[in-house]
Amino acid sequence: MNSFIRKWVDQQNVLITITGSKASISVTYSNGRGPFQGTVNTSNPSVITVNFTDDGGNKTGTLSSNNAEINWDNGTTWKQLVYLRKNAWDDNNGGQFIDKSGNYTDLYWYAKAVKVMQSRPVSDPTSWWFYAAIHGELLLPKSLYPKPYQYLNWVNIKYIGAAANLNTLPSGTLTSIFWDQCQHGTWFFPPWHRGYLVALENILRTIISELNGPSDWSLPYWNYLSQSTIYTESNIPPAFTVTVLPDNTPNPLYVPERYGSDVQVGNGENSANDQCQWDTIYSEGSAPSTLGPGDLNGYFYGGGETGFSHSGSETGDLEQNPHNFVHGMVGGRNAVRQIGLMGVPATAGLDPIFFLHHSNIDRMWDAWNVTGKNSNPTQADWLVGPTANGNSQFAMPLDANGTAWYYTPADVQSTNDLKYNGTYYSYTYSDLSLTSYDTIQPSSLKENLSLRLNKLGVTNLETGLKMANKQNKELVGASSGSIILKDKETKTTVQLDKTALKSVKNSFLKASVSNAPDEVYLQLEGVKGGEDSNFLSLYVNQKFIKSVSLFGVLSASMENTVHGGAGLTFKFNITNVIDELHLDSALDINSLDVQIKSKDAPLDGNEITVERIGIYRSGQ
Ligand SMILES: [Cu+2]
Repeated sequence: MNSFIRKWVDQQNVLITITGSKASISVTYSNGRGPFQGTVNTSNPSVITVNFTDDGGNKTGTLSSNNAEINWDNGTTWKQLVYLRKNAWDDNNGGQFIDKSGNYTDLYWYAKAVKVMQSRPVSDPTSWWFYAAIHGELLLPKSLYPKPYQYLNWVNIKYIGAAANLNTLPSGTLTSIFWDQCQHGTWFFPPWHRGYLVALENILRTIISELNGPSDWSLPYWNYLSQSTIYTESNIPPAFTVTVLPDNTPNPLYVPERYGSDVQVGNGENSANDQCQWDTIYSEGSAPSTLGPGDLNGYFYGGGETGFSHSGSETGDLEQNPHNFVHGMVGGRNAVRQIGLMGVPATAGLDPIFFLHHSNIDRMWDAWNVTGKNSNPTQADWLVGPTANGNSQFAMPLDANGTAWYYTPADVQSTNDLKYNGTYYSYTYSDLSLTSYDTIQPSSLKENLSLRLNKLGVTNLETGLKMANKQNKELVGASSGSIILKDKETKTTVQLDKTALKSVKNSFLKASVSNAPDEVYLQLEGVKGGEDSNFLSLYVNQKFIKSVSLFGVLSASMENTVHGGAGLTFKFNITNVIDELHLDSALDINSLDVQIKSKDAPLDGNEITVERIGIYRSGQ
């Protein structure tokens, strides 16, 4: 691809688009000038010559080394157009439709464009309903939920108006290319959703331009973790909770089936936070038994190294918290404990707040990258995407005919040089600080190991400090059967295998700077239930380990459907607990006390089951 082929603005802020190929480029001004023809210098590809036929003919432009400017031989400069995604609260007059000077905000134009998309039938690939189904759907016969969850099937959702015409589905070709693609429980979670947002943002921007709104409109983000003292940004922005637009017509951003409200933020039980931003590693191996290395505070930023994964359990820290937490909290439940649209992956994309939530998740990924300390995977399996293993490509429709934009994680991993539909596309965020919420910075992996060894009395840390060799991953203990969570608190003891525990003890005795003791993990395996917007908190020997969201559990629990049936698996690093026992000379144990708290007590007949609690060691 040619670096000129992107959007620029001149000194009068007029938008200019360069399209074409090296041999023949075309320059078009948004104010009607052009098109002008040009070519790229074959011996120096950062120089173009364009024939401005209305203004003295040929001029030569040179691309700056960072691709941000074209400097012309007549002394003028064009700057790269970088779309700016702004804060839904701070940059929209407190989350409203009209700013302090009486002008419409980005949220207003979002609402207007969503309304246009919602007026189109589901068979139109540029309709709101088609776009929501790209994430997931309960509309195709094979996807439908049985009782008692049939209220989530799209034909039963009030928010979907008659204009959607759900009786006429798109062709099977279109639905098989585009629908049910969202990537969850996988290292593809961040890049798949980035492409999804870019595609939608472009459809919305085209509509907004046609409505005479701003031609550089960009998707706002909802930073529920902001510590602003001006607004309580953990609340849903008002533009999403009022029922009418300024002209008194219905507000499409208001969703009756959105039952949650505030996001609960903090570092304790059942709270959304951005501790994930301190992770330093993007991914881990795909096999469920691959439990290491992990740092002491969590797992990995982007998720497990899987193939195409519409629902899975290799959930990265960004996806688990805040992403899954916010889905559950915003979806919420009504008085008869029905889950709101945001609470279930197959209905979440219907709620317009979804895209502002994901804009924030995407912002966090960008912020994580721009620190310069954290890199995305470099393996071909990630860069090329699921096609590297023969799975389907990521695809988004560009127009009403269903013309596809196919993309890979490599295409979208840089927001500055994203490759979109044969051209470069650049956007950024009004705030790219690493964290918003005041999470405590965990030590980096190496420092953490050093702290751990210090605590355990292993000295001479200056030389040879390295991660334990994780060759052995071994089951140390497991619950004898499945566990049913009926109440807010369920206590159980997990027996430990004497021989395996002895290996853990030996690893402490043999510990040296080049030979760190075992790490110990607990897995809740095969978690099934019907309440995606519930949360579980794990305690081991009365010590709080971590909370997890059950987002996705309903689909993962459905047997004999396309949704799966294996349930969800959650991993917890409990090395700290074992270290404490060792330091107290109390590791001579037969069992561990495990306590699982459910944020809301499961209802009769709607229990949460845990197929097995497994405890593993990972080390020498
Ligand atoms: Cu999501």
